[in-house]
Amino acid sequence: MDRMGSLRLAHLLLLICFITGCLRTVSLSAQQPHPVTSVQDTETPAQRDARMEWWRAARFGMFIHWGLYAVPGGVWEGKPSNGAGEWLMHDDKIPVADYQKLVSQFNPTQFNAHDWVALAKAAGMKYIVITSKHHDGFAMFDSQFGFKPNPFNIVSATPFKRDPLKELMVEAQKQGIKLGFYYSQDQDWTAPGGAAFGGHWDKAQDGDFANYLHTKAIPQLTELLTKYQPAIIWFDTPTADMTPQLASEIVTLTNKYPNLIWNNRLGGGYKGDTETPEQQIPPKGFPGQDWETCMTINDTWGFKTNDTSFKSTETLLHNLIDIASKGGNYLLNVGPDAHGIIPPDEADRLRAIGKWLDTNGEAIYGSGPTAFGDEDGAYSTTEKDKNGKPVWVSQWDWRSTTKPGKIYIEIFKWPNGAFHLDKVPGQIADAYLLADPAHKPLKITQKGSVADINLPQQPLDPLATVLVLETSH
Ligand code: H79
Repeated sequence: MDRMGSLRLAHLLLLICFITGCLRTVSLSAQQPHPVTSVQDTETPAQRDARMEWWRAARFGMFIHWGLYAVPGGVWEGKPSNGAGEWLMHDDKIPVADYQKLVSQFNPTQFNAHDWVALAKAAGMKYIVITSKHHDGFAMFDSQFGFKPNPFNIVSATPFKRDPLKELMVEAQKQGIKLGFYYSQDQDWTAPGGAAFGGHWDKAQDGDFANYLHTKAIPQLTELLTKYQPAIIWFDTPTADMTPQLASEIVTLTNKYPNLIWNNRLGGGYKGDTETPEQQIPPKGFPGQDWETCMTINDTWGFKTNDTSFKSTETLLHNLIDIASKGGNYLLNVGPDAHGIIPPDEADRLRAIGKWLDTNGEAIYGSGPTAFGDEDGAYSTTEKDKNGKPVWVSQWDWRSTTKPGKIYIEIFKWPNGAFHLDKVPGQIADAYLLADPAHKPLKITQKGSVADINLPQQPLDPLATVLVLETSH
């Protein structure tokens, strides 16, 4: 756990809240079939494989949380908040009209779509998911809908007047990277009728949820899907308001885009395409399912001036490898500031990961999960959590990924002399280090499933050195 950065109380609360929200919707819908069948319900396994192919091979994506909340940056009336930057309005119970006034200060003139996309590419990321509208209801694109009588989007309401999502769409196409949109379909703290965890705090928020969906969320999702051709829609925080019937209206829309990938957070009992553990890596992943861990680099999603608890490059890279070894994707977040700058502490770490991937990407992209399975840790035989369940104790010596005929061992803790394996599937025909341009063969001693591979004294990369085993049966 400590390797993933401190799992703060707020994160825990966040998780519990999210799970309860989901459970309520799931139990509602368990009694009845979907009012509208989704693509996932009707496609064949082969069609699903084709639809998910690029996503499965991608392994690494960039999450971008950028919105009006970047202006206060986690500080309201001089008081820094403890929560995530994008939750400031909720945490401080800021009245709608006061929050709306931030628009006049939002002028991110240093935003450069080319540079953001180039950074994602330099990091070795294969897709970008950016907030098109977070819970605060502010749209980061040119929209005709929402917040009557005043428009509440970056083009109509700010001095900036530009459409960053359109600019990113153009750049993503140019530089060959997939682009997806996060859209908060359920919580909306500035639209009448939009949901708010824990309830509304301003009369301006009151209204009918179905009406909010019909006048804002569905029209805006339609705008996004028709004008920006996103590869992904990333829903979030479903509540009990999202009945199967209402969710099915959104599914009717997404069904029109048969290549679209969307996650398991729509609500209304729809499973979507992907499991989405947040701020954590499940010990064994989700075997046989598509899944993606989303995680912050520091402790916040949306920019916060005071949050400097950045995870180390080593931790972030080990997380990526850990996730790949369990068959998942890593959606790693950056929180650009109100000028449009991705914090250098975040960008630096991404570039360092990209440098490692330049050499070692073969072991990550398009790889399958581990050939082993015990190397990531074990449940403690003595320690129990507060629910009486054994505590998971992670091991961070090495991980494994696979491709047909190849086993990759990503070594974090360099052993003395030889790398030992005692459950090798098949016969090792060749062994070498991926970062060695000559792929010089390493001495193999194998007896049955037990093998030792002689290693040089020093790792080729202190972050992780990849040992490749070519196997035959
Ligand atoms: O977009 C990011 C988060 O803002 C969003 N999901 C990621 C991708 C997310 N937000 N909240 N949640 C998920 C769950 C919310 C938790 C809460 Fe709370 C716990 C709301 C009330 C208690 C956090 C802690 C906010 C206020 C206190």
